[in-house]
Amino acid sequence: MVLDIFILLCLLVLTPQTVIAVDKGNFKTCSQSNFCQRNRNLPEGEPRYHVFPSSVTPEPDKGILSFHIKDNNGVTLFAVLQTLQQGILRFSLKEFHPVPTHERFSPSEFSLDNEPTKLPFKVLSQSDTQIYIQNGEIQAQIEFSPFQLSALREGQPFVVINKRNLMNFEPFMSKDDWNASGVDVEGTWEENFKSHRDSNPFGPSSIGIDVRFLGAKHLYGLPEHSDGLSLSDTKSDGGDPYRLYNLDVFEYEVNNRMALYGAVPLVYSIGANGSNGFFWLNAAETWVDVQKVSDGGDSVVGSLLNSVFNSGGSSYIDTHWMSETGLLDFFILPGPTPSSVSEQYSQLTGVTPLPALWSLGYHQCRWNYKDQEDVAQVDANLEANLIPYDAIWLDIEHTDGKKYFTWDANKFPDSIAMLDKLAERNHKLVVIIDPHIKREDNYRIYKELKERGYLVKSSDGSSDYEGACWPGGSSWPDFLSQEVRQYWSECYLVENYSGSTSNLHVWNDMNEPSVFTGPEVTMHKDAVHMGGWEHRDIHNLYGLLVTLGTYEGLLMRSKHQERPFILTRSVFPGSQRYSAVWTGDNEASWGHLKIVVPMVLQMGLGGIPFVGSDVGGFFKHPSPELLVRWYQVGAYSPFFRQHAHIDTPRREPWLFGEDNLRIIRDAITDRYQLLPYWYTLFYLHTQSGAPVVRPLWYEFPEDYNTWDMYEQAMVGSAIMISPVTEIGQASQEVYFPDEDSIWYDKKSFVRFTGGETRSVSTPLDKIPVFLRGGSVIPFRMRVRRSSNPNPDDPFTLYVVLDGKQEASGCLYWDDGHSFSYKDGNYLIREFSYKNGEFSSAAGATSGGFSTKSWIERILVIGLKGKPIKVALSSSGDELFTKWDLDSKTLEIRKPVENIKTDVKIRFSF
Ligand code: NBV
Repeated sequence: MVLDIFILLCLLVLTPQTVIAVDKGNFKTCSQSNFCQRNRNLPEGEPRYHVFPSSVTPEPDKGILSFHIKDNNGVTLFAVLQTLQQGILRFSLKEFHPVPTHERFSPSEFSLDNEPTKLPFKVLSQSDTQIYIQNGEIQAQIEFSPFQLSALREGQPFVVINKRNLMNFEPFMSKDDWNASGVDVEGTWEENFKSHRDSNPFGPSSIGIDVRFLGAKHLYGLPEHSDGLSLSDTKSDGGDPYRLYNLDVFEYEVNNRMALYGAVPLVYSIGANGSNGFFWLNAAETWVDVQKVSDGGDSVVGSLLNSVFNSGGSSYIDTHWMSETGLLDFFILPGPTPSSVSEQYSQLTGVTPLPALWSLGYHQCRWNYKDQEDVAQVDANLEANLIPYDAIWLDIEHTDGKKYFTWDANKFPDSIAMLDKLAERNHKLVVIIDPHIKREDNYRIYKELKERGYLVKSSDGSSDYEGACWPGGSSWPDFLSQEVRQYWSECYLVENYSGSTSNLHVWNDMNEPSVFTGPEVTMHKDAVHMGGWEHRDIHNLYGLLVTLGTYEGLLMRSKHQERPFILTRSVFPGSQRYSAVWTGDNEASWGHLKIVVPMVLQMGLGGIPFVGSDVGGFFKHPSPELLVRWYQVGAYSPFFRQHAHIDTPRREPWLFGEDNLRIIRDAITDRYQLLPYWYTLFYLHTQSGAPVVRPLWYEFPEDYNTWDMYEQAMVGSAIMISPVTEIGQASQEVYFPDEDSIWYDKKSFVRFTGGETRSVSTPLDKIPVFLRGGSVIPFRMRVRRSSNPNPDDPFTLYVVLDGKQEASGCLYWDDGHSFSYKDGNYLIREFSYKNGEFSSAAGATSGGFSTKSWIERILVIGLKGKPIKVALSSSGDELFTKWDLDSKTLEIRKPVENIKTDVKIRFSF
């Protein structure tokens, strides 16, 4: 009863008129988190950890260097440094004497894609004070007293660990020993927050380390935060460190370092040493302080270098990583470019496998499409208004009393007919499946989970953990257990999920997990998982584990034939292998629209490329202008879905008048026309881990003007977007990066020179999108009802020339839904224009995908003049062309009958 009233109150406060603001009092600040305080207040520069020189054991052939470290209280720790592929260094630290009470948790099994490959190293020198080793181009030096680890390239350090002596490793100890150690002050063992008490049965066990990025000017990463891209200095503004603790933050605010739904403890630096990365592999609550130091000011030359060239010179950035418990385990990613950092990170944690093509289309969602009739009408309206879409979504109200894997029989009396009808027109249905399980004995899933002992246990281990969520009293499956995940997977089988078909896909929400009655709206840290692990140990991993179970289930359902699609709210390193993610419950305001691009960029840098925001804003009702501008951002985000809160007025595209409908349709059309490019980018991501949408500095690391920019972004390496995120903005300043580049407006083909800021006009129907000279971009201009009604539709290529009159690019294509690409059923075309000749050739790894698709048009943009003749190089046969004098573009019609045909086209001037 109390729970029901609580939920009712939650719903009541959500009227569209309400001015929203996060209730900060619900969430801890660093000063309310005892371990954060203990670590943040450590005295800087006081040596506390020393290596035993005699314990240093290099095993060069195995790529392992182990040694003992002693703290000032005489506790011995066991350290291992591993030399991995691409110069990556991994360092881990645990108690030397195994702890009888509780081990340290490592999320490696779930976050790492494979056991990283260890490479042999050479010992360059070793003495009583240090050891210096080399792995490929990277050296590592360990100084013994105090302990300090440096990563170097050509003998020049770029990352230094424990420079400030903030390393901290609190060994597990008995409560008596802890009290005797004198650290005890109220709240260091048990901890209270609001009305919640954390029994913390194993006591303090926090870990911390400081990491210095030498030469760095900016640091990026640490998703998920609703903050700009370049991490801010957390020390200078008196605020809190960045917090990584997966939470359901109701009505989150923008420009904030508070925790959100996801946590990826990874940063990239940029500056004089190029780009380097640091990845802290820990699933417990984590805080990260950032401090920017501009050292160059001391010398005239240094300050000149810094201000004139902005290169980083002798600047550096200090960071301090603090986690509540777990193994101390981190990776130094040597870079030295942003793309090599993302590649190194993806080698550790994996990539997003090729998504189903349909999932890159437009998604129509709301909390809630009321019933079958509503779904049919929305579907019909989308079609009638010529809006292509790929999936319609159902939120929690589609279930019988928020019991997932069930249907509300009154609203959805024949879900199979609904699913089949959608399928006939190549549309999908995505339904929500949350991990809170209603505690109702006649709910089969609850009953089975309970009887089999599959639910997370309360702190004393004797009963199932209970809390409130949408269904009222709920419990949570213990996804840490493989057996429980297997059970969950089987729930998705069509034979077990009544009313479902293979046309149903999945949205896992509330998987932080969100617990309305728990501390900070999540699970109590002393709740117990399989193997005696506390929730504290695994918290940030829980959401990933839910999607892992779902992913396996969807694979099983299709007998491993179809690529699963899952949307998740909570993420952790490795989540990219299973799901797309969205930025959660934003609001219909310009401030929230502005933060979309940096949040998408942040997630992409964090190795999770398939990301988008609720178009229109989840809370509140957008003005038509805001909605239109949001569609324009959504169409250029990897994941593109309109979604809205249940209490907001309906906002489907046709409800805002003809003009706005037309502009929204244009944005969605842009998306569909560019699907071959988006799909190719996702393919390229599988090869190198490169984010699909990426910061300007990722593409142009040497153009320091881009280092602090986050409102503009690159979609792949060929398209730059500069979306309008301000009300009534008739024009906007756009920076065109890289002096050597040329850029063209995507629609008018107006030319811009790199290295300049120009004002471009931005009426409501204008999306500032620019093509980079030097690229070949594949399109499909015929937009249909969805991504897939005619697989043989032709392609159009934009050949966008650079200053040298050259261009290159590629197309990846396959059946868009199965795994047959793994058996070679795909095609890769490599396109180029050079020395007056265009060529389309099979890529080196091209497979055997067969298709009737052809090239309908080639549009050459940026030619110095009109060619006198354009002909097939092989036969000399002249091709049909059209020269547009205004835009100086040349159109070649139907140059080849099949996209797979190799062709060369000679341009004579
Ligand atoms: O399931 C209802 C909503 C959902 O629409 C939203 O997208 C999620 O982020 N869900 C959160 C729970 C309630 C939000 C107030």
